[in-house]
Amino acid sequence: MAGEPQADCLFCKIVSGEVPATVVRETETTLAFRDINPQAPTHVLVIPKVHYPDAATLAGAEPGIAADILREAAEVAAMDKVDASGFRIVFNTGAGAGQTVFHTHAHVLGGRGLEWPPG
Ligand code: IU
Repeated sequence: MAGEPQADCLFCKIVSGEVPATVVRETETTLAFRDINPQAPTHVLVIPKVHYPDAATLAGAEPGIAADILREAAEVAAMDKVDASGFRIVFNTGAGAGQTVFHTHAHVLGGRGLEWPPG
């Protein structure tokens, strides 16, 4: 069923606690944890607890939870004090855009200068 945990999904396993992660924030609907391979001094992933493969699918099915992710991304930036200097929220959507884990996640990146356009 839509949104149900998937047995082969790494981020569902992080939500259930089966796979460890450095969790920095948690709400009823979201979890935020440090990326295992950080690309900036702040690199946190904010995910919905429900399983949807990408941001577009989540936004269509559960727009309230999509909004929760954006709110939590801002909270993470404030927590790490990168909000004043600027930060980036990235949803890689699809393999061609660099998505490798197919459970919706926002990358929150900050703490260094970020170039545009991204690679
Ligand atoms: P992507 O947008 O799907 O490419 O991002 C997946 C991210 O998940 C990537 O930055 C990985 O470093 C990160 N990650 C993680 O934090 N913990 C893990 O166990 C695995 C990937 I596998």
